[in-house]
Amino acid sequence: MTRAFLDGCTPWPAEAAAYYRAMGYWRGQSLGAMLRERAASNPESVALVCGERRLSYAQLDQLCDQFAAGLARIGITAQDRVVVQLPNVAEFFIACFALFRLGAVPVLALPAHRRSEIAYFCQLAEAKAYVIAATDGGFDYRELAREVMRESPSLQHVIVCGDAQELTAFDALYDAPRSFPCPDAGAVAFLQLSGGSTGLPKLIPRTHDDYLYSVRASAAICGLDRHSVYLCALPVAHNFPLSSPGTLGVLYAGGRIVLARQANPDHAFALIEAEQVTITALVPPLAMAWLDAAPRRTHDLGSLQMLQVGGARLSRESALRVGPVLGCALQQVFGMAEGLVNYTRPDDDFELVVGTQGRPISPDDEVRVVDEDDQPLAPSALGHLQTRGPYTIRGYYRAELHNSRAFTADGFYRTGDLVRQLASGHLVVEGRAKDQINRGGDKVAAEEVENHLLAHSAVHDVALVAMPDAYLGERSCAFVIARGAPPRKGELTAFLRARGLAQFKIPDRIEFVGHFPKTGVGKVDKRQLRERIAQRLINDSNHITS
Ligand code: AMP
Ligand code: DBH
Repeated sequence: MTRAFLDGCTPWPAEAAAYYRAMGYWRGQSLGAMLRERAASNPESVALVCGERRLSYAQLDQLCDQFAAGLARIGITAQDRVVVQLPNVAEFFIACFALFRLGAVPVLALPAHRRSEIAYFCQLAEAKAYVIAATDGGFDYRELAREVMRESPSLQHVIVCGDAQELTAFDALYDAPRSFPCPDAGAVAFLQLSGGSTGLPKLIPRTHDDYLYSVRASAAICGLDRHSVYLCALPVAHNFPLSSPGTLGVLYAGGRIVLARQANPDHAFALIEAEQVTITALVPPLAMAWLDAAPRRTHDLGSLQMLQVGGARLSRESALRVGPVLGCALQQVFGMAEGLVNYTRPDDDFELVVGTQGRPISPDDEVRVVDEDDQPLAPSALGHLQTRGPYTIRGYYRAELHNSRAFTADGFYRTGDLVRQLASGHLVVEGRAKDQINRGGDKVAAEEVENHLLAHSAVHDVALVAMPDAYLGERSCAFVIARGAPPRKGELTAFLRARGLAQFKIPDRIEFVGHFPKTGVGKVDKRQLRERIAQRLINDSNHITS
């Protein structure tokens, strides 16, 4: 048994941990043991559908054991970090569960990440290996891996699904199964990603115990059982489709995961009909695309019982359309990879389902709504959401300085969200205090993009703000003060791409200005900039329509 908490992570205070154990939230089971248990109780049921492949629980369990043996052969051991960047394929689960079984720690990257993000994760976590698909969506991840390797001295192996070229083939690591000591369930199981709000992306240490609690409780809230069929249309590594209740919830319940390579309505509707999908999860822009496409669909969506929508605020108009257009129930989900997840419940009043973002999973999720000075506000007042509880982290990975700001002295996480809490406990997300743009569920930390732009010789200063968008909810606009003659906008976006920034972080619009409006204390007044660009968009559209 390895008991040591991963270096650079903040454990819960002993008293809180003892309470969460005593309450039965933390049960001492590792994620790898959970899959083993399910494979023992449901060996023949199909766990995973990936294109033409159908893996039973017994097969999935066996492949994880074989892959764990292969990883051990090349030197991966307990607590080693391994960056996993895979699209929605079975190998995501095989790699992660093999690592769980070794007590090694996956770092969950998204397919959209590029050199800037991946090299940073590898360096911060001192990753020993990096797992990729050869190509996906027309992008060659092997090229990316070669660049990342040059910048990441700790990296010893790049493991590739598909044509590995000179790198290590994923399929060459299926060795004869061996047994490994079971990791302690209180240990960090993996590092999840935060959308972040500061200059550098943050990694989130989640333990087996805390994550499995959120998964179990989520599966119960959503009524998952052996007959549940979950379509995973969002990127599989994202916290929402992974745990709310997501693919892990389905594995816990003994149901079936159907992996979609794309989330567009044509592809997804065909899978729903073919696999008799009962539940799926989307971000608002995709939900809107499905709602628009549904009336002219040719596929039968009759099996679909529940559509979960989260990651960004769903408009009331869209929420109202889900039942009539898709013929299933809506569930709003307001969660964060740091922990706290809120759901509207299947038996909630209609008004709560369409008008709120749900209430917390756990009776021991502590939620408080405070003012600028951390002082509690009157019930139902609008304020800053802070939370602490049995599956909310107490600190980011290797981020001591940031942790002192992101968490209160008594261990509450400052979510950066502006909410109202109703008497029923339901939260309404009204806005955001953190310096972030939520691009339809993809979070962009303004400071991160600003720092990249400041590296350009023609940029004197920059402020990235959100601008309203009918489809994504928000897009990003960079206000730039040029040093001398403004460069071409295309030059700036090409510059960001060349620096290896994920595409969703590239500003959607660039506006050159002579100076920034300032607040009373002399800070850049981003609220004024947001209002300015919002007004300009209205003027532009009036101009076009008149
Ligand atoms: P992250 O911390 O990167 O996992 O992102 C979580 C953040 O996404 C939350 O703090 C919210 O700002 C946002 N978010 C997630 N779900 C919702 C939702 N249903 N409505 C509004 N915002 C959401
Ligand atoms: O946006 C999120 O990070 C999110 C949304 C819904 C999340 O982490 C979750 C559910 O678990």
